[in-house]
Amino acid sequence: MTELVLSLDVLDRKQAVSVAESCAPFIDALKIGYPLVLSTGLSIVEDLADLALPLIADFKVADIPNTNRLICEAVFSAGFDAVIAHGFVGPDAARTCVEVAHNHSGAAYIVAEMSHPGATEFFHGGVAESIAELAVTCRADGIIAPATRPERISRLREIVGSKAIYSPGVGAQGGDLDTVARLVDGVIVGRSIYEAENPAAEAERFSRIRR
Ligand code: NUP
Repeated sequence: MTELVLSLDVLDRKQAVSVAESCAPFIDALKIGYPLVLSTGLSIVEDLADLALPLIADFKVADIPNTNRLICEAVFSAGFDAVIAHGFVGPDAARTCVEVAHNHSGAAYIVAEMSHPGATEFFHGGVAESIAELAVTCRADGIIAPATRPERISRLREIVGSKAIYSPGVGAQGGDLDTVARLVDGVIVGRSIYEAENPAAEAERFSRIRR
């Protein structure tokens, strides 16, 4: 079954906890990133821990190996279960994220191609394919691929095989849930759920559309 990952990009601690709590029965994981962590600090992880959902740190880690190691150590020490890292930085830097994740029994996902319109400027022309290959050779647990371009997901699937593909861009960015859910292991949805009048009802609606 295709997982549903809630991207919790709200800025207020109380709202984050209440949206997460109400959506918890319908989602498989929570993804949080700079917007929430920079507003609340890493202690938000403790506030969300009671929900017993996997927590994915979307920090798109993209630095030299040593700095990537320091960042990922902090991520997993804070209680996250997975990290999202960039692959364009090259195999040594990406592999460091994977190694730290695995040392903590966690997972690392490499961004192969981003979902926004401007991403085609640099990710197309073979770059996304090379990053997907890098994710395989670095033993990453999976890749991030764009729900806004299902044909690109299919192309990247040829490269990563049975590795997990998580896909943001459904809903607010225009990606179609039904189409994408058949191609990936998990869809990542943010605004369409947390900006809804009733986030739990919307999460339930999304969770009903599975492969
Ligand atoms: O390529 C990417 N596109 C993307 O939207 C890689 C990402 N990590 N994301 C993130 O997914 C983005 O930063 C946001 O947190 C979430 C999508 O949110 P929404 O467009 O559903 O609100």
